[in-house]
Amino acid sequence: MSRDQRVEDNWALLHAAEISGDKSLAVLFNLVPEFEGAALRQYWFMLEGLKEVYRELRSRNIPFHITVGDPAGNISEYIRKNRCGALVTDFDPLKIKRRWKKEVAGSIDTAFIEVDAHNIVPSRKVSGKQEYAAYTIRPKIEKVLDSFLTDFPEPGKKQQIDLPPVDWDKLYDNLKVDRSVGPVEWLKPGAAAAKKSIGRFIEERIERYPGESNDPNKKAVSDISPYLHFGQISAQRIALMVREADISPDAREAYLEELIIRRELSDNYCLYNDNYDSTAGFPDWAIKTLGEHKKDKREFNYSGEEFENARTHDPLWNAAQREMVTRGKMHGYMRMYWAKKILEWTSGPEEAFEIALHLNDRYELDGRDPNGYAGIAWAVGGVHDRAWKEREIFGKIRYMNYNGCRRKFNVDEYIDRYQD
Ligand code: FO1
Repeated sequence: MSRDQRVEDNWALLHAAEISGDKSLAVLFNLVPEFEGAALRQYWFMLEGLKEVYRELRSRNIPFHITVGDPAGNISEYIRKNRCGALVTDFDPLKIKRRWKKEVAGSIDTAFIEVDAHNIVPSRKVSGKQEYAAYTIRPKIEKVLDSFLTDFPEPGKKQQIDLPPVDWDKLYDNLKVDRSVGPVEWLKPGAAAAKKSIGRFIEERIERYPGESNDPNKKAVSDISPYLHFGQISAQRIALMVREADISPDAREAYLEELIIRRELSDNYCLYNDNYDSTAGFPDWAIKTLGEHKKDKREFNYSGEEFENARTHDPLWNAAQREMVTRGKMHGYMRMYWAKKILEWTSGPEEAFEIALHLNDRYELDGRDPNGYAGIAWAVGGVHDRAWKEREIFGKIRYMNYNGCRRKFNVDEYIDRYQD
């Protein structure tokens, strides 16, 4: 278990149970004390969710082992000690995860199976190459969606086996993380909270999603991405709930577009573009146009610290940065504006991409996620977007500005909410 940290609706766990036959089934999570710049905030959300996984597995007599440190060493030792017949893991397009799997595969001689428990249509099934944009991946998903958007079988595994305890305090103490970026109050981690949260969203807010999801003052979004990032809820379960809910087709289509098409597009981007975490991953037209405008005069040029401490000349941008730092989750519409302004107020796209990614991964609960890489690459480098009217600094990259925000929502209300 790595990306999809839940017991219910987990295809990888279901498959492991299915192939275990009369052998015993156990779940292993390998904790690395540091992960791609994650702070205490993200580990807190994850570990609190894993406590729930532990309790849920106990109630089904399934042991939950947490090892700490190098994945390949720990997993191969566990397999040797317990004479495991097979190892099943979940799918994750990130380079670090692909590297871990390669090392694990190289250190065991047991059957090793990867199951995509994150996407409704498995990422490797949707397409064998990087897709250009939503309009190219959408038909490939829609063609097979019905055969994948099914209900889940009930896991039928029954077993008697001793269940090891987990020393959670020790796990927290061993973390090598920046503890100055801590937990948030407004969102409760874990599978139960995730299900309650999405249920409330469908009940009370999803109807306003099509018209108001771009207004950061309107709270019309689901705020489900931290749960999806840690796999504490299944996108397939959410899609089933949305499909069965008594809501308008507009709301259903708009939300499923984000939940299915946009998210699968991000996994596709990270799976097939090894430069997903750099400007080298941008499409050729974007690399060209940004290069042609690299020498354009920048009216403002801020350092990483000035951005991090929300010390730019723009009160709207500063408010968005404060929302990210204090809440651990910036509103989706503001993230586009926020990233594009970093492009405008730095010396070039490489520096902009690096600063945006660093801040996103340090403060966002859903940092280090394919959605984050693809989102910043969209804003700064036109990934999954098209060329727009050429202008200073941006070249043909889509431009966004303060007045554009004023036309869309009450910027003063948003600024006031995130005053220092
Ligand atoms: N995955 C693991 O298998 N072990 C970890 O210790 C671990 C820590 C971690 C910390 C922050 C974070 O944002 C993700 C972390 N992940 C870890 C990865 C997790 O599986 C993510 O949901 C996926 O990498 C997203 O693609």
